[in-house]
Amino acid sequence: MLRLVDANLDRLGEGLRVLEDVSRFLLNDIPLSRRLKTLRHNVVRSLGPLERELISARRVAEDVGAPLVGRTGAPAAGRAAAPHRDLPALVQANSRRAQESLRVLEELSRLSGGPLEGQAGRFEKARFEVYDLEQHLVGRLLRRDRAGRLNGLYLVLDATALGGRDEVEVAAAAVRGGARTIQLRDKHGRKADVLAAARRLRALCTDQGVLFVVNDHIDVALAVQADGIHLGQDDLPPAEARRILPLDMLIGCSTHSAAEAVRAQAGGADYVALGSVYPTTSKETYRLVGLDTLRRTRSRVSVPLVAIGGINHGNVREVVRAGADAAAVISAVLGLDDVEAAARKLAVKMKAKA
Ligand code: TZP
Ligand code: MG
Repeated sequence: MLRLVDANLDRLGEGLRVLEDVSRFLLNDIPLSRRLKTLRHNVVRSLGPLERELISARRVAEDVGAPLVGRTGAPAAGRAAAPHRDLPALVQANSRRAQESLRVLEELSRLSGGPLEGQAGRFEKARFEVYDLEQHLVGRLLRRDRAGRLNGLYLVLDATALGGRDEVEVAAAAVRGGARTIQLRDKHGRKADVLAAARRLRALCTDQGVLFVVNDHIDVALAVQADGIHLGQDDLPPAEARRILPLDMLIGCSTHSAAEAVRAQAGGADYVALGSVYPTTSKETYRLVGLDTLRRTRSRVSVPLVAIGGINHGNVREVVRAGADAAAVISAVLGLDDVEAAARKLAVKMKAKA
């Protein structure tokens, strides 16, 4: 019995440690790694005198299921663990190990007279916490991969700046010119029309391998399975939006100061847009933030940073130098007849070294 408890505590501690290290070293998420560390300490390292008994009971060489060490101490052949497909799969496998161990410990705690008697509630609570942490971590990893594609030219396809042109033709031209993200921004259209445009743009972006983001309309973003939703300061807070969105959908937030950007990231934004960096004619009321704020924001957030507002081919280099991963534009692309050439001019400048 003690060996059974010991083996499951080891398995649990190891599984949780993997999750903790992914949170700490790959996601740089201190609150999450602390939550995992606390959980590990509370369930694995809090057994008092029982810990001594467990270690004395350990008989690794006699374990018929030991994977690597045989009775002679020689490695057993042909028992290598299957490789993980990717990081989310690795997190899922280790969460599963932790959950299964907790379930075994919980069951053992229900045995009267056993070494864990009376502790079932503690293990059960921890198991539910691991289910929750797993979902959180897998979502973070999936979105991190997607957000990593947010760089270069980000075209905001503003319905009022199309001047009667077809949005998909315009978007296709911008993508040919090098746009990496297309955002549909329609503040006045009928919902059915927004949805129809979003469907066509979704198809184009999937086909071309670029990101597709919907501004404001969460319902439309959900209906067309957009890569992301873009929210302003007066829209749903990111933490609330997160509750109703699929795990892998990005949330982008418009911000107007470094403090707002930090708050957006803490609330779960997968990228932040900061603006208006320069004066703009595309928005009636806006806050001018400038390059210094862009630099300060860069030093305070780790998620991708999108600069917006008055960006054109004459200033896009300084925006990149200030630390923006992407530059979002309306008029510098949609204000010209040759959308493809306008996009190319910006995209090329953004990629140029120094
Ligand atoms: N948010 C801040 S500035 C801006 C938005 C949507 C407008 C950007 O348009 P332009 O024409 O690239 O200045
Ligand atoms: Mg909005």
